Amino acid sequence: TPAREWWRTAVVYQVYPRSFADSDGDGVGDLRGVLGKLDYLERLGVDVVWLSPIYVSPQDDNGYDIADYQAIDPTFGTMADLDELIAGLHARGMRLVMDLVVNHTSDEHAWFAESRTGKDSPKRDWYWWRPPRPGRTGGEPGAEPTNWHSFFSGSTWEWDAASGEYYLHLFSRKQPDLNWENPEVREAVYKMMRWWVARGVDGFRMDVINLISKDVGEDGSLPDGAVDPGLPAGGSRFGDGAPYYANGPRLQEFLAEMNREVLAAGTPDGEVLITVGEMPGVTLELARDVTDPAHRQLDMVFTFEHMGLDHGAGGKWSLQPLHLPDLKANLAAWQEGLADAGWNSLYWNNHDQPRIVSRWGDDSAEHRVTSAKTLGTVLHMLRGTPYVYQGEEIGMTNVGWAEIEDYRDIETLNYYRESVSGGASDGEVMAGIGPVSRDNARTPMQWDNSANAGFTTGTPWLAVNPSYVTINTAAAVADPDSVFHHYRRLVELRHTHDIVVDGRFELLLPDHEQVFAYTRTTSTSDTRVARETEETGRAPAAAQTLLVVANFSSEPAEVALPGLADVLAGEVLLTTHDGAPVDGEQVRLAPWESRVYLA
Ligand code: TEU
Repeated sequence: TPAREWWRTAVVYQVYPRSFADSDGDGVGDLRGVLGKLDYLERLGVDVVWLSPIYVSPQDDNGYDIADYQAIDPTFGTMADLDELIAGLHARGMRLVMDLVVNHTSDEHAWFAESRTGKDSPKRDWYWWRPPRPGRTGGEPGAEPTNWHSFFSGSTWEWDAASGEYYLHLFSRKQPDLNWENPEVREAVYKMMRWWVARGVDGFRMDVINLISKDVGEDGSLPDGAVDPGLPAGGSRFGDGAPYYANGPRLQEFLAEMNREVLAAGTPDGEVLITVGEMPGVTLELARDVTDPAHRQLDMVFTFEHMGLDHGAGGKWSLQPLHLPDLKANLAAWQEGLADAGWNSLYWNNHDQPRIVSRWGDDSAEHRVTSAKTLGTVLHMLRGTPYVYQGEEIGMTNVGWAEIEDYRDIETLNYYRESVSGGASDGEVMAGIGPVSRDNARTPMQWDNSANAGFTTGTPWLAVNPSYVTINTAAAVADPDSVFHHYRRLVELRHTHDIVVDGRFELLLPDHEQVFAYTRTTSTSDTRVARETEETGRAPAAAQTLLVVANFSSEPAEVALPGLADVLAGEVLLTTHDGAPVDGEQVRLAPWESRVYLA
């Protein structure tokens, strides 16, 4: 038996291929672009690359609308390029995780094309087709089968005049939801997954996988959602369908089936796969159930709870300042809640989130580097599998354009249209979009200070962030004090120190408004460690304490850490500043200073 599953000691790097590196000058990143950066990724030390979708797609949602699961979109390259990427990663001891988007397909997928031919189509039931509301005429506002509001604005139902029915799309109208109630759909998905595993991929990141089971009545009905009276005009006729489409009744049954049918077999080389389920609205309790190894479903899930802590009354479009104690309490709850069964994923960033250094750090010239490092430290010393999103490792910032014309993201554009047509002013709406639009994460990767940040020789599909002149990988790799080298050390600590992987988490100073501090401990009497030791035959881990103390603010801070004088006198594994003023239990920290101690 392996000592522990390899993914428990791994760090994952997310590549959003459209924005990573363009090899052919068409302005869109591609697989050969990724291939050209493997040495860079190896230098950072990450174990896994998660590749956002590169399958054939009309690109309505940048590839999260898939028209053929088993072919590469020519925008990104060829299947031969992908095979080369798998081989190139494996040759470097790295692995590849593919994005699995099976809550929905593109409306241009052959399955949907067949499904929409009419009510008698053998694939009609592969999607969610429903007649208009009784007594209403199809296509008129309010006639939709339910009042659900789409993630991308408007109704979740699209009228199909030809067949006289609506189809469900939780995201864009070009992303019809698959009907997982139908066993043929599930078998088709599993077959496709087995094909990718046979090809050499090492795991899957599963897009909105907790939306696959809908709360459908025996008569096929789907309930209306509650209408929020606080919603802005334009959104107000819609209700919240999430209670009926998220975390549905058959979710765990489907995941367990997928595990049996695909995942349990592992790779052709006999290695375990890595699986992470993206789950907006997942509760801690559900995450524990899904990731408890005894349940054989998924290895870990992406929670959204911490990402929602700065959402205001208008949700993600009205960001508020973060109250640090809320973040500490939330992360601590997940650390403790998944300590004995289950496993955490750890992330600040991905292609849907604004840049963390601009969001919860301080992206001013004075504090950008240290705040980016400290955010990295606080996340990476937690228990779980850390995910680094491209550009995070050099402290890339939000672009926050003021004009809607600069944006390309469908969620942003649809929200703008819906809000303005509902009576909101351009200024108000743009004030919401600037700090949070997904395009903040999608501006091209900044490689150097040449034209277009070295991303492309052509015209980039989305403008580069002008910050590339100073913030770029060439500068960061050359500077030993850069965010890049700090992230490289964080990755290395996970590989060299078992305590980072296994140590028990304890939050310190829960109410402190500036300082984020916690310990990770191992002890020989810890039954979990003892059990693992027995299983693995390795010597018992000595009792150790790892201490993270981080100033999460742009002001100096001073705290006392009772009982930790010995640890504060111990080895400093990593720090953001020279010198470490400590007096017994008393710690003084410069703005955004953080330290990791081991004793
Ligand atoms: O995202 C799902 C999701 O719930 C959100 O992050 C969503 O994109 C939006 O920001 C909510 O306000 C996944 C993918 O990561 C995203 O890129 C896709 O657009 C979406 O699913 C549909 O496939």
